[in-house]
Amino acid sequence: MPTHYNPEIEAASPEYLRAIQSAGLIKMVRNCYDNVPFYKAQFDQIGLLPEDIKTIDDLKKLPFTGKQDLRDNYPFGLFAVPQEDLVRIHASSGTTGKQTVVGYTKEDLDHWSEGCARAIVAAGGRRDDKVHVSYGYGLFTGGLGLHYGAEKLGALVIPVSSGNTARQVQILKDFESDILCCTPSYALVIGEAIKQAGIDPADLPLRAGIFGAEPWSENMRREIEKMLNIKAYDIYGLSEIAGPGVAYECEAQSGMHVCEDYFYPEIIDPDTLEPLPDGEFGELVFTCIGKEALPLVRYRTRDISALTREKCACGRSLVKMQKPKGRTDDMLIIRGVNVFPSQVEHVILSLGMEPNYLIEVERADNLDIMTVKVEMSENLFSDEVRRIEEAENKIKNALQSTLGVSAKVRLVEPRSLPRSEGKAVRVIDKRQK
Ligand code: DLL
Repeated sequence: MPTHYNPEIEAASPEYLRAIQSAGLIKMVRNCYDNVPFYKAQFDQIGLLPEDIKTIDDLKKLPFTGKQDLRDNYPFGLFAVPQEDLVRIHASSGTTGKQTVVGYTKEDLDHWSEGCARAIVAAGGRRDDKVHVSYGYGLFTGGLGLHYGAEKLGALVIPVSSGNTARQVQILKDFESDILCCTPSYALVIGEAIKQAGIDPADLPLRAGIFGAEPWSENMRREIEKMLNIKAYDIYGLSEIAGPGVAYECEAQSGMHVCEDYFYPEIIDPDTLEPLPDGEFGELVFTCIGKEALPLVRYRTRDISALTREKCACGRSLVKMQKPKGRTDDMLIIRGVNVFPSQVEHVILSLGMEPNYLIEVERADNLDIMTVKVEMSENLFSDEVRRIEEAENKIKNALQSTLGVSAKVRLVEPRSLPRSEGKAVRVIDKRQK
């Protein structure tokens, strides 16, 4: 049974990969210079000509692109092809500002689908599997991304989209889905619904899940694996670069292999903008060396990750990115201390608490106050008040020692916190920005 979708690339030698990357960068810079006035102006400003780019090492000569550049050129200003060559657009939800629009040619869709097909195979998926897609369909890239990846592999797609959880459970059971694709937070909701329906997950054929679109900790992985009786794999991507499948996990479950033949990754120090060595955490940056419609140059993702190149047990040679810790813009500053929501998740789950939590931040008398609400299990809920207080104190102490800042902890009734069908909202920050 093949374990790689495209072994020629996924297990390529570094020299072969470099040759592909250099050729891709040269073609891309020419495309940007000739067809995107924004990039022509940027290159002119630093006196850079397309012929100055000879190998992938010349990447560092190029300027960075940020989310604001996409917004300033809203909706189609950074596209490098005429509209008749586009076959699809997607858009980000725009919760943190104006939405950003991304476009694809037929070839772009083909490459993106291949990234998702690689991800499905890396998670143990095969042509004879049924792939249950519960990411949202529509302008969000999750649903259609995995959908076309599964089709490219030749698997049978079940395009459920997100929501209507009782129906999801029925389909998992009746259609005998083998692989579930959704956000990790929605996987938890589906897991709860399976339990409530009195179904033993061991009786379902489901073997694996491909979960991403939001940060999730190793403890969350174990929780989901236990709850659904499956192996849970991480998948990373962002609409600006393509969508899901920019990077994906293999059976080693120790970081995600980046499709570096299409999307060239770098890690930079977000303050100095200098590239950081392998293994160091910093801001992840991508250059779309294999894209026609929206060829972004050194796009700053704001995600915090690290790149590692050790030999992987799966035989893939593609560089791995570590699970993103979070985004620079999601990082909370509590009384001067940096806190990522994923650290809070790690602490709560390592104490064996339920995986449903919410972080609320407010400011009183010029002081930041962080309250972490955690749902109780049914058992703890029916226990003595003293036990509940003990559990609260245990979480409070663990948070203090891990984060280096104190938090209030409130254990709340089972099923009282909001559930998510897509990306979970884990933080409510009521401070005035
Ligand atoms: O979330 C694409 C996607 C869909 C990825 C389905 C994986 C699965 P956007 O809506 O543009 O695209 O959001 C991109 O989500 O910059 C990260 O901050 C976050 N993100 C995506 N995957 C992961 C992951 C899709 N595996 C933003 N771990 C990115 C942590 C992730 N964060």
